[in-house]
Amino acid sequence: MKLQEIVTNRYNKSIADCTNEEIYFALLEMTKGMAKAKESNEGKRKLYYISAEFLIGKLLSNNLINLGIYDDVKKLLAENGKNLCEIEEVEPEPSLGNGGLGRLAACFLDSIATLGLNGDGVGLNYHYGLFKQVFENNLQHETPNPWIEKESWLTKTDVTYPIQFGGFTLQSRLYDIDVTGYDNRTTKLHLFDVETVDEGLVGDGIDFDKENIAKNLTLFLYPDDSDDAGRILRVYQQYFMVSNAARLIIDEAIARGSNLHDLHEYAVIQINDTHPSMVIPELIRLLMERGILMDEAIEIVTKTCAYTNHTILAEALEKWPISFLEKAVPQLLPIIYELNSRVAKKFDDKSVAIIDDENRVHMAHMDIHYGYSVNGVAYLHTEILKDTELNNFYKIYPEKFNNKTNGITFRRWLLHCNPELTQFFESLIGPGFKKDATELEKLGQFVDDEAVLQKLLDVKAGKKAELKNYLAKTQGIELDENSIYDIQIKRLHEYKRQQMNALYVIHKYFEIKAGKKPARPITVLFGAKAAPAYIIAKDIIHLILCLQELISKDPEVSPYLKVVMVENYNVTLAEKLIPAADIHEQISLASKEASGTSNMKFMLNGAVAIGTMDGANVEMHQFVGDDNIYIFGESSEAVIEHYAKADYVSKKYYENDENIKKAIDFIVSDELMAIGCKENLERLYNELLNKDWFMTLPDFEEYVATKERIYADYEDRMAWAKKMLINISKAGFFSSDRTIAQYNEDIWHL
Ligand code: 26Q
Repeated sequence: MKLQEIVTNRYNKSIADCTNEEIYFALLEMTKGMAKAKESNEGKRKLYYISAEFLIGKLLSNNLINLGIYDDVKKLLAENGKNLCEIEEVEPEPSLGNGGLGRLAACFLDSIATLGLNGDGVGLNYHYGLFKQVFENNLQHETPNPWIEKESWLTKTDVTYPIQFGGFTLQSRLYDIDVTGYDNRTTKLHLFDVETVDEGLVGDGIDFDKENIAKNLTLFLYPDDSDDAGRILRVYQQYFMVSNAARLIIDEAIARGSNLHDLHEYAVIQINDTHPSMVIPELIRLLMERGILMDEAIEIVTKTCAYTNHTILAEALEKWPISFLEKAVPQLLPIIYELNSRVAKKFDDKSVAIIDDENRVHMAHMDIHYGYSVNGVAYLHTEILKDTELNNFYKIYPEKFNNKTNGITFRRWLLHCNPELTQFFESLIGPGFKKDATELEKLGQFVDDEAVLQKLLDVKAGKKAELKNYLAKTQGIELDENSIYDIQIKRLHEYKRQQMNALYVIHKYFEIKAGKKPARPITVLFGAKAAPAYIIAKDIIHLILCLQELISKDPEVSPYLKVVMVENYNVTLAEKLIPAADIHEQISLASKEASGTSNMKFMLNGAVAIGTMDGANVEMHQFVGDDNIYIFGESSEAVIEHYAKADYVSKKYYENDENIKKAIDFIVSDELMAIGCKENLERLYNELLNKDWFMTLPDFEEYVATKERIYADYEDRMAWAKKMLINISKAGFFSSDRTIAQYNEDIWHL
């Protein structure tokens, strides 16, 4: 262990005399050095996973685990009176992602390194990343979230490219973060930055001059897109990301012996949603600049690029107005026009065109025509893409479509966040599950072993107490550790239906007021950020925060029911919340959640799901069976039919169901209006009553009944522990090692 040496060099004192901060920076130096030593670039063919988001979370502990030195470091520090958990707190969390898609990319990098595959991530080095969420007066406010310190996981490289935009050129600079594999090689996360970026541009909150591209390009992830300046900035960001990526890919391929005519033998590009889609025309353009004729350039690129779809929400499928591209990246337009006209010549079907009648470029359409693989992220999602959303494409290219059900890295989501459970499993089935997640199946032999079940409950109780302490210390929140922790954490979106959970809270509040007390106190925990311009999402946060205040101040209700919305939900908080959960909410409107990945993390940590037949819940249900997951709600088929027929009228449910009417009316009741803002509450009330686009009301009665059932079942503690164990024992499939092995087998062929 070189830690003492580094500490002496840096501070000329002993570990015991260092502050936590000093030790953190010494560990950072040590870990970076060890990670670097495991770098390798073997293999002719290399994967480039291009993504606008990499929600990597804090890296120190994860790297120590993957390098196999976590226990030794912990021990050494303890011997010197230091606590590794406290040192972890010093590390800022990089906020380079919004949610699922970005966290998936981070899990994938971990698995790529762990499986020893030749592949790197490529993205942008946002200085403030996603905003920091602050609650004031029960409303979400956004503040900048600087995370890059003088010393950080970033390593400045010599790689720099001139990136040309309409009317000006910016010089890029590549920064790398080492990604350690578990007991294997190190790969890289390549983050491009612009040399002229200026953090001083940010004024109050997260406002800044959106026109000053040279200074603002890499300040924020997805800046507010409520106006055109913000939307065009996103185009600049995306082009900057992919032009740099394409140049890097070409340079590296040439260095490994490619003559560019054979680029597809040296490189495969996975396009993570449509945000990097401009890599297709850009790579064609760069190949042509290097003397390759267009026909061949298109063919090479088509053999190199593969596209992953993460959403079927029409509004999230990117369509860029030609006028934006004309302004930001005019050099791409001749290529895009050509790609479009080739499609138009071949297919007399406007629904598969790249450029539509309103002069917008459909990025996903470009990916499908000019990539060789299209994948969804869970079985149901891929089926819906094939049968409905992308059916016209599926009919043309059935061979391109495939499913890759998402996964999570067990290093972060079990070994790191739940060492107690990890140790317990190791004592039961040995350490094999750490490398081969399917070995968790072996836990199945203990489902009737009362001592094992009791220990499982004890570990859960310990994690619940830990969360209680953490939230008390960091957010001033008081939890009752003997209550049921019922948790919903994910980006705030109407389709994810946090509003349904909130309506349930209102329903329960009424019951308790009427004297019907639950068998055990219930704590409903939320964590969610809303996009700054997403008005209704912010109204839902407002409702939840108002309920939190109302109930906490009501002595009749508060002993039995508590609502908590944690502030600034992020990866670090997820790592504390997930191990402590009894129940997790996966209640999206069926057909809308492509996969979900927190569902997998909760399952692995022994929480039981209440959920709809949506996304990966469908596969979870298949693995654990009816007794171990609480399924409710309309099927995706029924939902898709409602949309097709446009026959859903929320008001009918409101008028015909007393419970629904009471819960919805309460949003604008005197009690809540006294706490909250009339404008927000009324807007949400009207939205649910007159629109409810994501059909909360039809599922509400069954949701309530299912919640009652799950809470009642919780009281048979041994039966519950058995459900927990079965969930864990079936979680192996959801390891991202499995997902990545499948990507490699079917798509990448590294
Ligand atoms: C699109 C256009 C304009 C502006 C922004 C966007 C945009 C930004 C972010 C579109 C989508 C995203 C993020 C999507 C996302 O996180 N999707 C989630 O991906 C997970 C990993 O596959 C799935 O598990 C989730 O179901 C899916 O919601």
